[in-house]
Amino acid sequence: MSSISRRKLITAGIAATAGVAGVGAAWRLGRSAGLVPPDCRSAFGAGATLTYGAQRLLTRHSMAREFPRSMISKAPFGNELAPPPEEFKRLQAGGFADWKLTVDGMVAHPLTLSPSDLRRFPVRSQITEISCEEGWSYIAEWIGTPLYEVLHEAGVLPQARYIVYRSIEPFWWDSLDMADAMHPQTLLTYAMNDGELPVRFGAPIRLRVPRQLGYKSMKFIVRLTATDSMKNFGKGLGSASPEVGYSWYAGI
Ligand SMILES: Nc1nc2c(c(=O)[nH]1)N[C@H]1C(S)=C(S)[C@@H](COP(=O)(O)O)O[C@H]1N2
Ligand SMILES: [Mo]
Repeated sequence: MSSISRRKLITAGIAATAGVAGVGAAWRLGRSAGLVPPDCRSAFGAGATLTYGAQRLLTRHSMAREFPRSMISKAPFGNELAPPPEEFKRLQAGGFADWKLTVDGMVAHPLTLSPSDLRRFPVRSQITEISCEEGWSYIAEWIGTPLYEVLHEAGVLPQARYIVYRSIEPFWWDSLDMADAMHPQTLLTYAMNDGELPVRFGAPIRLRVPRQLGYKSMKFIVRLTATDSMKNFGKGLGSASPEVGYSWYAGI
């Protein structure tokens, strides 16, 4: 059977099974095809499994829309932030020179990178839209290095299935599957539009994930951990989001 017709079959199967036999059957079918998100057992798990499974089968390699420079928003909307932790203020006072991005977990060579180390990786930029689930969005240019460049340098092991990422803000941690972690538009950014990345937008390092909703584009990144299971992270649902009612997978 060609891979396309197999995909159609699995997609149709997951959808039909969910309709007829409910969540449990959809979950088992999705799991057998490797298409179950980590938060499948949470309150909205059935919907999340259908969305994630269908998107992974049909749009795994698709690109987020990129825009011409003329469409960059004049006044990008920076979402409100909680007061920064003391540690952040200390690092900011030193111009973020002592900021550390740790790369660990299932990697052959754990790394510790400063913002200037990150600038030595290949530079990519993209003009994409960021959309908050609360209904607003803006278009900006983000400049940085693809996440896959850093993962490649660290020698991420083939067993790894997720990249967990953490902000210096304690509540904020999340994860991507390898399809999004290795996607060419997933960038570790340090600049935006015509300048450095402003603190409001996540300086010194922000992960931009343009194929998903705004909350996956986390600010103030301090750690990346490769793992084959989400079991030992938080409540095991893949990120802090499902713990407060948002889906782990936020594809758009
Ligand atoms: N560390 C951190 N990252 C974060 C947030 C946050 O409060 N703290 N907010 C998220 C949410 S909900 C959205 S919609 C976007 C907002 O991005 P913006 O400020 O560039 O509009 O950042 C995401 N990343
Ligand atoms: Mo958001």
